[in-house]
Amino acid sequence: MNPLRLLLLGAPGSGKGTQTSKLLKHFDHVKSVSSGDLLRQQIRLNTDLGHIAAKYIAEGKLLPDSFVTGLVLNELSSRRWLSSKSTWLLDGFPRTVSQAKSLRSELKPHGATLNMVVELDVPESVILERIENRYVHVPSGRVYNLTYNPPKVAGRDDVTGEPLSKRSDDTAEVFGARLANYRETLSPLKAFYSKIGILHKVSGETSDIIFPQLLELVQRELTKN
Ligand code: G5P
Ligand code: MG
Repeated sequence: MNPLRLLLLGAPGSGKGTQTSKLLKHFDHVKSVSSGDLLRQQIRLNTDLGHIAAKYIAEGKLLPDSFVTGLVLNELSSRRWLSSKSTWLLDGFPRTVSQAKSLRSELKPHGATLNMVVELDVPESVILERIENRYVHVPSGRVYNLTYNPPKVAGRDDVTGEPLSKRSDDTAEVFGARLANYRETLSPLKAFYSKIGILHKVSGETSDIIFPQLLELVQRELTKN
């Protein structure tokens, strides 16, 4: 199989985390990192970066590039993922052209690049209800939805039994700000990856409609000559 280095792009609540879990279940050898999960872990650990992140996240604003870039690139490096043979997927990073350029520069000396970017195109009209019903298990990043994929025991993570929580940014008000930021940064980021020739788009109102399309793209990349 070919290495796969994939970025999932999509509006808040479009299902990046959900599609990541589905892909990880399908392919044993694929691993993932979510910039949002890394930041929420920093908040939970009460670090200096966590204090900064909490403020930006609660307001629905993107953190300055340098903070997130440093955090994610360190994570990739400590997992020994900066290699041309590595296979992984990223959720939520890069989110700006500056972050995309930093990732590219970091990978280049290792003979590695991102080889696929997939935009999850979900109508905004279906998203708000999803995130108002979302509960998360912060240590693992697992996400639940009270109607789509409820936990087996109310308020508890399926795997650890630990309590679930609401994200501070999952309110109608903050969601508006997150969506506006997404719209603003999406076009230049898409233009950047379109120029390199690795941008794809999958569309649908539900994650179950999107997943088979995503799976087909990923399978094609993993097995191409
Ligand atoms: P995050 O953590 O990257 P967002 O805003 O990009 O957050 P989010 O909200 O995590 O994205 P998602 O992962 O795309 O959304 O969606 P999801 O969790 O899988 O699905 C949403 C809900 O819908 C879940 O409850 C799920 O169960 C349910 N669901 C899924 N599919 C369906 C379906 O078909 N039907 C139904 N009914 N429900 C469904 O970033 C957070 C913040 O961190 C900072 C920023 O402040 C950002 O706002 N940050 C960064 N800042 C700068 N640069 C970066 N690179 C940053 N990364 C994070
Ligand atoms: Mg997410």
